[in-house]
Amino acid sequence: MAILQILEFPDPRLRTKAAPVVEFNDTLQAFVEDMKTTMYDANGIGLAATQVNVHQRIVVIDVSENNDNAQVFINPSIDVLDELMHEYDEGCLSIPGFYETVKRPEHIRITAQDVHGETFTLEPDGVLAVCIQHEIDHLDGKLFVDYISSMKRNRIRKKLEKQHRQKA
Ligand code: GNR
Ligand code: NI
Repeated sequence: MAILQILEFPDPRLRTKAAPVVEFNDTLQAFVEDMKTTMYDANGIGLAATQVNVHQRIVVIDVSENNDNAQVFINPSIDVLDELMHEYDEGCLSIPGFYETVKRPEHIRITAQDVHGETFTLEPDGVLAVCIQHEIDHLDGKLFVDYISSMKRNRIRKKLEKQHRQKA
């Protein structure tokens, strides 16, 4: 089990569109375990493979109280069930230290495959509905800062670039 390095905004690799998973093998299972380890180590509630520079459609999420219920979503997609929208203060492990309010559909149906390739559907509510949409955005090269004003986004970009220069 390994802790993988998480890319940070504005790293251009975060803009890569991930490809569907076609092979459900031991390599995939081992990578999913590394993603869980990485998510828990970083105290996140979700992680998309894009964030660790693997451009395949793989997501792990754990919204449980005790961090003991990781859910795996391979090739996830959503259907929006009605017009209701919900605002939530979002953070991102790839944009550490910044939080912004994002409005997304509240009622969705998730269709995804598990680590063995079995298809399942889920009608989540609350934070899982928010998180899966945030993670699918990552797989499409999109970040929560794309929903806010370019002025705010540029301010965040400059602060993170400065931090990255100071670390280097
Ligand atoms: O840990 C995370 N918290 C979070 C809070 C509100 C909305 C979305 C998230 S996901 C984030 C982890 C992450 O960056 N996943 O891509
Ligand atoms: Ni994120």
